[in-house]
Amino acid sequence: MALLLALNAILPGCGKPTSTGGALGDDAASQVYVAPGQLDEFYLFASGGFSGQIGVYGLPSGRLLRQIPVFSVDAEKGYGFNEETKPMLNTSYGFVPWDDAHHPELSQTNGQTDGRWIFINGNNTPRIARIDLSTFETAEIIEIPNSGGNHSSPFTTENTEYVVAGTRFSVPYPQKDVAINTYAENFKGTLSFISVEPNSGRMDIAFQVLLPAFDYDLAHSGKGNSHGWTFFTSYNTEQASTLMEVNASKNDKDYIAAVNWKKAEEYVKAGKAREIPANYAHNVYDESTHTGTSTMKKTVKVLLPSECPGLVYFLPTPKSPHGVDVDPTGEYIVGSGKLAADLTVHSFTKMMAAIKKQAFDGEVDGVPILKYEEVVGGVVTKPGLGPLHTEFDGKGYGYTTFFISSEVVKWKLGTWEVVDRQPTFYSVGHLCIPGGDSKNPDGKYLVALNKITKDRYLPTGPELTQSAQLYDISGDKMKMILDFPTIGEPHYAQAIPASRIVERSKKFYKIEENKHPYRALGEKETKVVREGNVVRVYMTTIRSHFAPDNIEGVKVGDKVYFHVTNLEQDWDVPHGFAVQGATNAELLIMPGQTETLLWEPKREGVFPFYCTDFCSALHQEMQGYIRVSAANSNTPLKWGLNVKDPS
Ligand code: K7E
Ligand code: CUA
Repeated sequence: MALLLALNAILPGCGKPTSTGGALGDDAASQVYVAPGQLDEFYLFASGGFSGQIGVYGLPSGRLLRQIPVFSVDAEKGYGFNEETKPMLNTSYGFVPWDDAHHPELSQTNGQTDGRWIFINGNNTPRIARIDLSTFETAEIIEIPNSGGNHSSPFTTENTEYVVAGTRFSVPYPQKDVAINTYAENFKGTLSFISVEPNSGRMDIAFQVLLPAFDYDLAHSGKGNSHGWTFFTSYNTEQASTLMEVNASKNDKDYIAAVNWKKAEEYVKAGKAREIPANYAHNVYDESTHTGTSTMKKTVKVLLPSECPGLVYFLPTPKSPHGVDVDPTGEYIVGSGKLAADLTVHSFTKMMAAIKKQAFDGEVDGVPILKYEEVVGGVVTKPGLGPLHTEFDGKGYGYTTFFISSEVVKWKLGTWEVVDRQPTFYSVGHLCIPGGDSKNPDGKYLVALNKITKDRYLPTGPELTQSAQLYDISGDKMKMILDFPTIGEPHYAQAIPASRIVERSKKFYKIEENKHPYRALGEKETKVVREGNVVRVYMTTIRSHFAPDNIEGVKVGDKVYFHVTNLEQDWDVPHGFAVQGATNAELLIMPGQTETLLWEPKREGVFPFYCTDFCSALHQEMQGYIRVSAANSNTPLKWGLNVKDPS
């Protein structure tokens, strides 16, 4: 991006358009107006970028509905602060409370988004998360070994057989202490295929493919005829390791790596994979115990192209391609060369023919390079400057974002002619059409995910809001109808008709199914138990009191675990729990759920706790006290609710 920004600076007139595009007709307003009490037609899931989270918005209104905590701790929901979710952020580096999340990807069935799960990548500490869309909670996170900058991730295959994860930065393989200038000899890039169990969604790294040390930037899987293949862009085929903006921009063409994952499965079955020592965390949240567990995995299967003929081919693609996008038929593979004048579209049919007649132009590390002329299916000429990403409307058109010329360009598949272009404000990255990377796009809208918002919003200090822009694409011409702010940098987003989520949405957790080891399934089960210096408070909440609400006999130096079960069995009635002197966060406990806050009192006194979520007219009365005595005191352990002398 730095290079693009620099280019932007030296290309006057190609950067920020001077018009602010402010003159919109009334019909634009009515198109995005969702009247009070009405619901949006689509959910939009936008990456939070360096917030590490996913933002959920309604379309066409652009209203923010929720922030889903994924890779970063979130004090609002206690995520990463309560004992149950701390294991979700465990990694081989220990507890990592942050990441840089780029690409939300909905699960698909028969090439259509199905509303079951959404996946997203963590870039910095390579991880893939799965979020359950019945609860909007992070259900699983798996770390990716042999990776550095997990960027070409987590794009799905058409039945969510796999989500893939490619490393942006190649790293020493295996990781070791070597001179950086030995990059070409010692570094490697891995492409990981993470299997997704069809019913539970449970992820596992099925295999990794070991490739030369390039930067693997983005990916998309085939569909229809090309189902069974996944395509990854690469840049830095120069294998530079310093001043990349110059040194990684020299080659006329870099590659798209085409991986035949069905063939990979055969090789794995035939025992061709090497079982390599590794160390990576696999964290799973159990909905019945409401608790996450973290397990360290110790090996990973690696396939070497030199030992597996037919596994990988390189498709030459001009010039430092960023996005790679496959059209709904699966025939066309669009490579967006950031520095190329034209947009290159490869043909899957031609690629298969070229493989058959071995139309190769040499090889790298056992990977045959296909001849460019033999695989290219079409070229969109002079479409704009700095192409990044393409999505499809299912009506035969591609829509590509141009970062430098700040526009979205609509072009026709097959004839390659540009049919429309609209400015974005400004410097657009990804775009999202509902279902736009699937076999069955839902079309109707296009969301441009922008990098710069100068002059579009009220100033908020040195940094302006991040933002997205909504276009109506139902007609021949695109029409911008809304600016709306987002939280964190919205690299990519995916949208889905609301009905596919609504029908699966959970209203509360059934209390009788609560298997939390420290649950209290009614006020009769509440108690306080001392185990050495550990004190466990089995507490319940129901409108509008805690049980117990008076606790005595805790001492300075104790570790107090508040295990709070919310007894409510009704939609949208969480209770909160906060206690003075806590050094972590609050709990926000959903109906039927148990969550745990660790509190380590450092001072003597009597400290209040209270409910943080306004739950009823008597919410302000939802409070209690805990008494802390000196470490050597004999204050007996007592607890109760509505008793003068609790015991
Ligand atoms: Cu183009 Cu991370 Cu997909 Cu940003 S990435 S734009
Ligand atoms: Cu419970 Cu407020």
